[in-house]
Amino acid sequence: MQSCVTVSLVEEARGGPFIFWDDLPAACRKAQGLGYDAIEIFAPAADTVDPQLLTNLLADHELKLAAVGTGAGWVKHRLQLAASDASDRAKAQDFIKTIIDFGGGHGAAAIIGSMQGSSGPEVDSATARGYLSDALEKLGEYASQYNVPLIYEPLNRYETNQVNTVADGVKLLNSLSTDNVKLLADLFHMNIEEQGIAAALCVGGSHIGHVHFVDSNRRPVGCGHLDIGPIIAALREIKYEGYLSAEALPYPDSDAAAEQTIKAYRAAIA
Ligand code: LER
Ligand code: MN
Repeated sequence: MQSCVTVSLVEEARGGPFIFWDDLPAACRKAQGLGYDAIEIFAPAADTVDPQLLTNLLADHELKLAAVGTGAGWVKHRLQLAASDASDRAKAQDFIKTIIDFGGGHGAAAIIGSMQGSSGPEVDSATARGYLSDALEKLGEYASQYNVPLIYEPLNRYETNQVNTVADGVKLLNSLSTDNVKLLADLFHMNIEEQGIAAALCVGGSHIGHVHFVDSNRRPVGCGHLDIGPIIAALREIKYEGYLSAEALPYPDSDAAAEQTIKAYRAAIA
């Protein structure tokens, strides 16, 4: 399991659970300084970061790009995959494709979190689930051209009513014909929704493709009440070899949060 730290470049996400903000070169310097293996980028659009500049930054700082978020489609443009209007759903898929292209060029998978949307007065739950499945089929296949999966993230009940648990995520993935969609296990969402986090990770098994490494209160691991030992044991049991990516609030500030997370990662992995 490798370490990763998040960098947000999205102004509208201010206050959200990202460790570093605004300055990608500075974030890369700090990530390298602390010994992180990779970064995860949350960008406003696919063309925000020049691909050659990113290639150079990653190479110069001996970092990999672990994943890229698609949530700017929601927080900036109010696009979502379960929208009632067909052209809005198409716009949401098109936005995600551009982010898949951006990440894919650097060997990184795109994450569908808030873009999954929710059912509501205009779209009943079965229909919303259908729209989501249809999008995951298409976008999962689209991502395969880059030899990366599409990462789908169950969220807690206050952020979506589509899929809240790993077990439901597994059911959704098993209902698809593509096998190129993996689950993101975000320990913050799981702390709210799962009966037991370690047991849920075992249910996820080989479907788990990415982990958001964060404590119960969304602060860096070690600042809340998660018992991280059994969680790491479960990830070892399912032979998870991906990233533990710090998607946490910059508490008490970005530098201290990055430092706390890498310490917690090293203690957990040791
Ligand atoms: C949102 O709560 C989250 O966890 C992100 O990773 C997805 O947009
Ligand atoms: Mn997350």
